[in-house]
Amino acid sequence: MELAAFVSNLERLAGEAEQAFGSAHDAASVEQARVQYVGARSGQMKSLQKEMGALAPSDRPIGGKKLNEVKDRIQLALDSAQARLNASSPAVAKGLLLDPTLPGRRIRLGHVHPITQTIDQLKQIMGRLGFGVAEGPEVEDSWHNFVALNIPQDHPARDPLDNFYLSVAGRSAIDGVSENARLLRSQTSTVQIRVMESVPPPIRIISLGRVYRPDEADATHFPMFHQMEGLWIDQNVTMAQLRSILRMFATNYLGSDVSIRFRPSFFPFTEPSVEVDFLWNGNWIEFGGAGMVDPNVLSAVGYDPEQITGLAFGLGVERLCMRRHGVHDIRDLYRNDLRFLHQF
Ligand code: FA5
Repeated sequence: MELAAFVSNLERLAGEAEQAFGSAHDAASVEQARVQYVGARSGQMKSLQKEMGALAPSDRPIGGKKLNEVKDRIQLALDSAQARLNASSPAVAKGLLLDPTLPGRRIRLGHVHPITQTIDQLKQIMGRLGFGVAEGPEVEDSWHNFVALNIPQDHPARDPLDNFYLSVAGRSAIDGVSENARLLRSQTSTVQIRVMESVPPPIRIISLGRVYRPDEADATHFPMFHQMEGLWIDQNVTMAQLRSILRMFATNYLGSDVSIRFRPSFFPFTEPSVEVDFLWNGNWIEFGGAGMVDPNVLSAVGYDPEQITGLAFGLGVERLCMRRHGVHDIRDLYRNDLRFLHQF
C-alpha cells in the first residue's frame, strides 16, 4: 500500500471522527461514535492500524507517526465531547459532581451526653466499692417521696411551690399535698424506700436518676437534675463507714488531691445528718447530703430499728460532672450546643 493513500485515509478518518464527536450532544451518540471510531474490536481506527502492515518497511516509521497523531486527535475529540456532556448534566449544574481531588469530609459521630458518661463512671466506681444499681419511677406518690422518709403532712418540703405535683383526674395540682398525691420525684431518696420495702437486709445499692424541683435556673441550679443516692443497710453500719465511702468515692472520681468536708446538717430521714462539701477553686461547694438512716424510716419499711442500721447519701450528679470537667455553669450541660458537647 502506498504511504500517501494510508495517510489520506487517516486524515479522512480523523476529520469524520471529529465531526461525529463534535455533533454528538447526548451520551448515546458520544458512545455510538466512540464504538465506531475507537472501539477496541471493530472501530475504524483499529482497521486502519492493521493496514500499517501493508506499507513498505521504509514507510512504516512515517506511517506510524501519522497514525499516532490521528489517534491523539480522535481521543481529544472524544474527551471534549464527554467534558461537554458532563458540564451540562444536572449534577454539575447543582454543583454536586464529585471532585476526587477534594479532601474527604469527616463524618461526625454523635456520642454519649456528659451526664450519661458521668452516670456510667459513677456506677463503675461504686460498683468497685460493692454497690449494686437500683431504679425507681420518676413519677412518685407522697408515701415514697415524703411520708416513708419521715416528712410529715405539714412539713414545708411538701409545699406545692417547692414540688411539681401532678393534677390527677380533674383535681388541681394544689390538692397535691394530700396523702395519695402524685408528683415528679424531688429526690432519689424515694428509691431507698422502694428497695427496703421489697428486700430484706443486707442492702448495698446506689440509684442514679432524674429529679425535679421548681428551682430558678442559675449557674448551679436547674429545675431538672440528677442525683446519685446511696444506701447501705446492715447490722452495725457506722458513720465512720459513711465518711470513708464518700472519701473513697471522691478520690476515685475527682482525684486523690480532692478535699472533702462534712458539715452537721438536718434531713428528716437521717440522724445524724451531714452536708458534704468539696473544695473547688478555693471555695467549699455543697455536693450532697448524707447521714445514718433515721429509725422512723427503718420502721416505716418494716425493719426493726433495734437490729438494723443504715447509712444513706445523695449527691448532685451535675455538680460532680462540673467539678471534674471544670464546667462553671450547669445550664451549659442542657443548652444542646454541639460545640460544647463535642468536648466531652
Ligand atoms: C437531698 O436531696 C437529699 N435527698 C440528700 C440525702 C440523701 C441526704 C440521703 C441524706 C441521705 P439536697 O436537697 O441537699 O438533699 O440535694 C442534694 C444535692 O443535689 C445538692 O447538694 C446539690 O448537689 C444537688 N442539687 C439540689 N438542687 C439542685 C438543683 N436545682 N440543680 C442542680 N443540683 C441540685
